[in-house]
Amino acid sequence: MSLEYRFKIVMLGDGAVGKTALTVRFTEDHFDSDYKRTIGSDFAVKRLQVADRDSNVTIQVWDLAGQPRFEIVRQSFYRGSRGGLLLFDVTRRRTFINLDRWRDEAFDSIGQPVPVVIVANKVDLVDSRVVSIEEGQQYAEEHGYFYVESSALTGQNVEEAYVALCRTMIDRSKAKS
Ligand code: G3D
Ligand code: MG
Repeated sequence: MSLEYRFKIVMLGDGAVGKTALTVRFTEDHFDSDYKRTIGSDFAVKRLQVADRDSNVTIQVWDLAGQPRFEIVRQSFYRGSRGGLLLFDVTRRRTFINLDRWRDEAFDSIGQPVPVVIVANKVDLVDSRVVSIEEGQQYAEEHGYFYVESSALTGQNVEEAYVALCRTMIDRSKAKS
């Protein structure tokens, strides 16, 4: 018998790092540069198997448009989240530097630290890359987070990012019960 889990997770990171593209790739398996779906907060649902935990997970992925302006919107966005994907764009250093801010805001709003996976997105843009894999890995290691290099464009490591987060959330949930 497989275990069943339901988790709400949030997509975190600066504008245009690929939060919506990654979510669409994961939940609908395509890359569409014309979508205009991050109007207000919205979520997508996907079921996945985490074989090495003998578990099925229904994951609710919350993706918020840009900078939420109102406290009330932010609170409902973060409320009840069990984990987050913390994204940066490997072609823009500023988005890497801002990771701490997004992590802090999320933990403050949720009320406690939750599992996080660092996602270095747009690795297909090899020639314009400015943040190295070593820097990304070092940041993740310092904070004890799992690290994934992804491309929403090619699909590389997209599912892996969500599965890695699910694994951590499952382990945390088991440790607590
Ligand atoms: P956001 O939701 O974090 O704000 P989006 O970011 O998902 O809207 O993505 C911002 C832009 O980056 C989009 O381009 C999108 O197509 C592009 N993008 C997202 N992920 C990748 C990726 O892995 N590789 C490449 N090459 N581009 C990516 P546009 O031009 O539509 O604004
Ligand atoms: Mg978006």
